Amino acid sequence: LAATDPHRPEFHFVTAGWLNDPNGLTFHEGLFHLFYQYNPYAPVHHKIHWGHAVSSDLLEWEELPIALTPGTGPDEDGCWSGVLVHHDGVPTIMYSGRKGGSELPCLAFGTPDLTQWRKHPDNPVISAPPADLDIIAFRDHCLWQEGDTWRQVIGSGVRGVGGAALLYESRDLRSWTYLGPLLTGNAETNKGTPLWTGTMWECIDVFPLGDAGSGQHHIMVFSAWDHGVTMHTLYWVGQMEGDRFIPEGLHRLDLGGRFFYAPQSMRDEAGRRLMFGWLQEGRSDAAQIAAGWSGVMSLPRLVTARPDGTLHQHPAPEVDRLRSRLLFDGDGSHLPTAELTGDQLDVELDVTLPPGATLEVKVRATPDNAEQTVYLLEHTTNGVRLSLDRSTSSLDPTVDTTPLSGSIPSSDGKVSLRILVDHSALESFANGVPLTARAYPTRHDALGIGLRQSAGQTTARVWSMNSTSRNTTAHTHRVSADLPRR
Ligand code: DQQ
Repeated sequence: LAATDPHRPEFHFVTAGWLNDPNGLTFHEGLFHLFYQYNPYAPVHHKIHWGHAVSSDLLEWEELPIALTPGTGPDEDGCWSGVLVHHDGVPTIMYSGRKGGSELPCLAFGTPDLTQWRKHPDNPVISAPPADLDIIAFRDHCLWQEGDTWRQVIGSGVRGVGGAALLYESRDLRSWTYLGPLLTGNAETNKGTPLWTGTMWECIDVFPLGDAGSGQHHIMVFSAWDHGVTMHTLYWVGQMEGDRFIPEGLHRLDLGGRFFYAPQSMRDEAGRRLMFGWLQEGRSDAAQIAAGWSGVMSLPRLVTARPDGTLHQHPAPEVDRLRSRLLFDGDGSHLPTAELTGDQLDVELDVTLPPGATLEVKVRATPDNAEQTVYLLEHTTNGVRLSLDRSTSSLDPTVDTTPLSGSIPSSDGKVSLRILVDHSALESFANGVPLTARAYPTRHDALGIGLRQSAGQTTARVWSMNSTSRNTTAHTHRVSADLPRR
């Protein structure tokens, strides 16, 4: 299976079956814990479990036994997204139990090593959404502590209004008081644009960011959803004032839209804000079923605040350790396109782009360019834009080719652009703004990279990237003897 699957990433976390949102991100006793929305039986979103993996370095993940399995109670149709907190020393998962087409908050209590989970007998802990709201959904959880009090935000949408973050309060995680909406969106604003906040907010993640002295902001990340038709991830920058979030600005989290979805973040021991997201597939259901797997977990991202409160995102420095050989280091105009190939690459570019100039970077390109995936940086009168042209990414007409683009902060035309290629998973970062996507070239020689710049100059460094050992092992297990690896 895997050997003939050139789309399967080798240094991103993937699993057999279906994977979507990251859940319960925790650093605990020397290990990072990554739980995720998981269907172990088939690569389809159905009867979702919580998968579980641990890592000491954010790169090598070891899969542990399933943490949560749909039961016979309020989660009989799935254990949907949530978080892990410690309350009175007890590891506790708050998740959305799904039954009969709707979701309610449920708890599970864990062993100290976080591997075995017992569901609370009195689930669900909130029996219904607030009665005074005409709600279209009620799920996903973000919890934090203020003194002795737990605060929780549940994602929602109010019919005729828009997305909503509903605020609750509790002392013991078991009995909750509704305080009102922390923030509500307006589904009539920005319709049809990448800043549309949708009709419902999934996977809300609220956290303080920045230096408490020199201007701390609160960030509210959410996945704007409209019945599965529109999906993209946005964030508010604002201030928390009592029971209200006062928004100051709305921004795109990732120019790839749905290809970096339902992210969750955590603080590690060093105080870093790390974020993971789900890289959805851009290929047909049939292709996913044939592959036997669906969904890629993003690389860990380090999230920091710019002085204006907007986010700067970059791969966590740990990712650099996956670099294997430095294939090129020098003036980008001398990039030896014919020899430089790979489907596991780290491309780092320091770009100077004068007004009016463009830079094209192609990856996963065949020698005849019949297949190629092309990043374009443009310095226009409106500033610098990054776009990704996937119209010729694949000769397979069934894959997604939606163009992706957006603006990049750069006052002087200088852009630091990093492109990580891992088979079908493409993560790029331009001055701290990510653009995540998937691409599925069909030809085995779609390995080329190339650079073309109209004016200005670029310094380039290109590395080949190692596979993580787990992925390699998974390969060996799944490869039958007569299918040598390419
Ligand atoms: N995925 C989960 C939901 C969440 C959605 C279900 C976001 O809890 O709202 O698998 O991708």
